[in-house]
Amino acid sequence: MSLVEINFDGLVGPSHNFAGLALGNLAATANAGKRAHPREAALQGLAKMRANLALGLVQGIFVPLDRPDEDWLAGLGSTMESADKALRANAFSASAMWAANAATVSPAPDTADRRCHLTVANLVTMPHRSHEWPGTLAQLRLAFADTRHFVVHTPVTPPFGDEGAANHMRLCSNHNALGMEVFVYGQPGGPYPARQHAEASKAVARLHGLDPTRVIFAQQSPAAIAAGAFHNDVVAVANERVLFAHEEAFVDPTALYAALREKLPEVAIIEVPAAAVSLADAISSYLFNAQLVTLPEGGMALILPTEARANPRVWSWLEALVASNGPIRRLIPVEIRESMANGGGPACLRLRVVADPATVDPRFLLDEARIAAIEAVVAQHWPETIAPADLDDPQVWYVVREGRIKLLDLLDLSELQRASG
Ligand code: SUG
Repeated sequence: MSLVEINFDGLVGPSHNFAGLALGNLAATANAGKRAHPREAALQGLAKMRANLALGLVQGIFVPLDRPDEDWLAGLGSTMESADKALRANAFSASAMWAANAATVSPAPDTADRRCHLTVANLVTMPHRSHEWPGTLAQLRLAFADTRHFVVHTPVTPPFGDEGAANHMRLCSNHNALGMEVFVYGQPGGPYPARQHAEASKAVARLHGLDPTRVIFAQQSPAAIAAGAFHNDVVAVANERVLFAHEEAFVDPTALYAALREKLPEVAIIEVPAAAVSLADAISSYLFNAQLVTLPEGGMALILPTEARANPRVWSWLEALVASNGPIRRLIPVEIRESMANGGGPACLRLRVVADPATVDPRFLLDEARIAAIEAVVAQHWPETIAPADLDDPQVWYVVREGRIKLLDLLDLSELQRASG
């Protein structure tokens, strides 16, 4: 069976707003309180999906979760009516759009039972994200229901924080080959939370039945977290044999690179020196939060936010990179300003699953016609704007719920209508 990489993008939900909930995520904090544009945000994300489809890539989708999350509030003895502003915002967040945090994925070639394993992330560090997992689990259990090919695990037991694929990289000669899996964890003690706990990374590697000799646990550099790299995918990205990373991404890059070279001699490590692109430039431009993809015609492309093109130091470094005849041949900027304003770049918006598309529930796969149909639902039912005061308005809660139900109707996913579904 031939496995391909499928990118499942999280559709931006109708409750998208700027509540400033994510400490250590500098964009989200800087934009707290601004007016958000859920319709435009979702259309920007869909345009990215359409463009990736046009590149010849296989494109999937995850639907927004039921928001506001009354089940979560009930567990706290509250409701949207009675909750204070902070709790309300936490219940209302559209943060599941950042599908890189949905789960960690180990493709079949890497696992003991030769099935693709997915562990839903517990996201316990941030209250607004800690209640995503039941809805995400329900969705993954539908999309990857074929147990001959997939195993979907419940989240790792708290208190060990797990943020999913955003802190995980797989390197391999090609997607069908046995890979090396790199789990990147943080150490607490800095100014911002270290969201990925080493114990959670180790647990996922055990649950997935990975060969311990092909797993690397690497510590994220505290300097990177302090500079605003709240996930590893803000400072590093990997695809097949290429690792593209900032010089200051890891505590011990030398050991990481040596371990990779030992097991995967063909690995190509492209390290961006801090002297050319500072951590601050990397984090504000999100150049590493790119989708690094293998194009059907050969060669790789970086699908980057337009913010990377707007930074002259970043862009000139990237232009020199593609001119150098290395594995990365194309730069493709995409406009996803609304997600970026909450700290979510192109790579945050997608979960990569290496699998045979024929084994995935087709309701989660896209073609041009389905994208157009989803756009029509978004255009009609997603709120045009959400300002902070709107989170107190029951009419807005209603519109947000109804919009999602219309989408589920379109996609024939009514099983997901319940709050935990
Ligand atoms: O968890 N932002 C998200 C962004 C996640 C980006 N994902 C990856 N790097 N893979 C986060 O910090 C902001 C929501 C708010 O503040 O309203 C937020 O949750």
